[in-house]
Amino acid sequence: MFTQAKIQEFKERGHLTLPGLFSSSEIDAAIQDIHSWGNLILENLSERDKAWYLDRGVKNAEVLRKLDMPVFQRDVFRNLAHKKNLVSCVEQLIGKGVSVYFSQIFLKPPEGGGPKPVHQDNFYFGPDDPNGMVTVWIALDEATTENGCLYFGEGTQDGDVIKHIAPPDEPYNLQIPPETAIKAPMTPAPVPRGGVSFHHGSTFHQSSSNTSTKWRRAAAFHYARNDVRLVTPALPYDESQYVVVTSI
Ligand SMILES: O=C(O)CCC(=O)C(=O)O
Repeated sequence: MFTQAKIQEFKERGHLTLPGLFSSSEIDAAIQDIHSWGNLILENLSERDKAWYLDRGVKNAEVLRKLDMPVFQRDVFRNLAHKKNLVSCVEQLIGKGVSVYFSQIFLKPPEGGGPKPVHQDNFYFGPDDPNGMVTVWIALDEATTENGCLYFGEGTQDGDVIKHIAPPDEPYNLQIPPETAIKAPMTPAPVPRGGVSFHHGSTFHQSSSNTSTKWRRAAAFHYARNDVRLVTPALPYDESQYVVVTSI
């Protein structure tokens, strides 16, 4: 559970870090599951999907950069999303009765794992209540400035959701236009393995390339209060794949 001071910090900064939420064995099981699931996905990836799912920063090898919907598709991740201590924290931030509307694994391989440009999750999801969604980002490896931790534009959660643009060859890689993004100073948010970074759906955030010799793997669960509707989604989200975590 968060103290009132922590909740206030989330309101002011648009993100919060909580170390030690998951045990080493929970993280080991998650990584093992990523290996088996990832290998299956890699074997069956179409040429069209390779452009989006393979890491472009890694030369001469096909390495996945992301996997979609772990909470819907995999028991290990569904169990993590239901963890009592985590759900209590989520409900303190967005209210009671929550679901995971979307989830992703971000795999940033050593020596090359590519960056994620500045964006707001609320542009992707287009919720009718900008305060009704929170992203839970679980560090499966220690996340540092060297291996590509998240950076946040503190206070940007109180501003507008900006219209994003995408490079012509990467239509899903939506991002805030550089001339706007550059105005927000970005603060690094290192997270120890098993810790969680929570961010408001409107907070500007990005991650840099992995220049280290270590992996930077993370699971992002996008929780919404159950009454929230995605009214202007930038990409298609499938309601039949929402995972209800608590009802009231
Ligand atoms: O892990 C990353 O590099 C990007 C994560 C992200 O953008 C998110 O969780 O919303």
